[in-house]
Amino acid sequence: MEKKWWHRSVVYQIYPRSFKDTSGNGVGDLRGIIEKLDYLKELGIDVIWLSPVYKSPMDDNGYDISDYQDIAPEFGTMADMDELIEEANARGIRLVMDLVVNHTSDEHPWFLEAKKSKDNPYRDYYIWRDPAEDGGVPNDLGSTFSGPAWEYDETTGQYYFHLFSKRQPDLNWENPKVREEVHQMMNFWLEKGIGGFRMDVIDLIGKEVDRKITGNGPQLHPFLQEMNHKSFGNYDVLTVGETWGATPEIAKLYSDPKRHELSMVFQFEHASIDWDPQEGKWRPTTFDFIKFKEIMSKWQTSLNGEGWNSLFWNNHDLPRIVSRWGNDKEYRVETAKMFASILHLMQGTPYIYQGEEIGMTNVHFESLDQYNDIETLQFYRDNLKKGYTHEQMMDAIWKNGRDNARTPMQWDGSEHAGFTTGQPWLQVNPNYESINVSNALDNKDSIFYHYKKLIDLRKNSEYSDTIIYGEYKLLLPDDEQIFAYIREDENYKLLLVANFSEEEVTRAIEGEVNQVILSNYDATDYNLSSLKLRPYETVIFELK
Ligand code: TEU
Repeated sequence: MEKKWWHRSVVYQIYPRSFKDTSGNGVGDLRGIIEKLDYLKELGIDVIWLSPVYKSPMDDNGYDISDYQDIAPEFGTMADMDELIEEANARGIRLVMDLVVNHTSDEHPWFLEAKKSKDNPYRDYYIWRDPAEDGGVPNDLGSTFSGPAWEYDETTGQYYFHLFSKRQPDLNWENPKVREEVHQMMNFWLEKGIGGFRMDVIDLIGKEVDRKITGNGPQLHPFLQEMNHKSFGNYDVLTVGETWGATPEIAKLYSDPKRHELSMVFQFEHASIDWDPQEGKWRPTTFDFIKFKEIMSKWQTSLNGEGWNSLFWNNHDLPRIVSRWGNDKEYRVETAKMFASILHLMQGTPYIYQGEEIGMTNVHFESLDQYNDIETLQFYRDNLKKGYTHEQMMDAIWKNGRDNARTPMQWDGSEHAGFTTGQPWLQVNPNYESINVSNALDNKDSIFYHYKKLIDLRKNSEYSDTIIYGEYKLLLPDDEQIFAYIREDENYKLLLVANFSEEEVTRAIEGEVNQVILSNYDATDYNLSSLKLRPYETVIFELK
């Protein structure tokens, strides 16, 4: 496969609202990101994925855009944005913007026009249908945020389609004018020197509304090839599609370089492994470790040179990994380092979500009033109508609610964790006095420095090419406690062994140690024929 710069890169996702506030309004801003660029440089990352900062009524915290070519005032100005791009690029850090074009805000001028009349020139920028015979919704398609995917518009007596909130009307991608407007907007940003796009729910733009919604609709790949040709394909940039339903075969369609579509996709097979197939995250199921290893390994071996993986545990929609599948109490540091090692020794581009590098945890707010996320609040309301109890929903929110990832970044032990001098838009996790960047930077054994070592290993060590391009082989597939795999090429054979349990275990592993590369404990003399591992102990070896 032709080598690309983003094969060797590590991406850091910033949810700007919660990163760093410099204005005192309680909301993170662009100047706060500029202020922290040297911190990110210290960590060693190469790319920032910046969640949306465009003008928005913030119904979905910026994933509802009312002006794609202007900055939301709470985040700053276009001058701040230009400075951020310049300052990041000056540090060798590329800025990837979030492209949210499956839908706009209902306050976007296109929608304000479209809903004026049925013959408005912008009407077909969106998807409208007459009421059903009984006057109700046109069909039974549902919103991802609960409830119907149709909202009635009194002015014109039709329903409009919204796969997310009713304030996020879906764009009609069949309309060439919509596609042209999007390409033009993308080139506006590319001309500013950004490093690429993360494409929000991009699998949905090929939609077929009446013959039901299908992520990966028939027009999807032609639209992506057209978008590549008309915009980012003319730049050396990273593009990553958010594709909830992708399988390895589908991922190849998006990321095989010969197809001129995207660089890679986010797939969520592992990320939804303990969610009920019908009820999703609101009915958490048990974590199946064997299946988890199988899924992670399948994605390592099935693209075989015809596509590229993204690697992630966290993002702004997912609970924090150290709480979700680790142990965020007495083994928080060990399990955070374990997950970091497991992911960063794999093939693909790793993504670190803000706070993951210091082991930030889920939050446990007692009252629903302390939560902000529209998805959480709408599902709480509707699931109680469906018979869920308050306790069931609170338990699901504590486990899987999106606000777990959105509490403000914990910079130090001062008030509001040094995030703001005002009132934070969402309360800071009460554990900030112990879990914060300042403490992490002062402790050479912190999770931060473990991430820094892993990033350095991937990018600058003698093992780089083995990690980036080497073969992957899962060991002990049926072992209920051990996650072990090999990465190998003609130069090196690396072994990762993780004790994914709270017990001390002993295993016999084939091979002879040449040297220990990295451990999450003080290394001892490891003997592979009788390898003793402490709780969550994870070691990376170079084998002979
Ligand atoms: O997320 C897609 C999405 O559907 C997620 O919200 C996910 O399905 C859900 O949380 C799983 O329960 C993207 C953005 O990442 C998300 O923040 C936006 O809310 C959404 O699209 C709409 O733009």
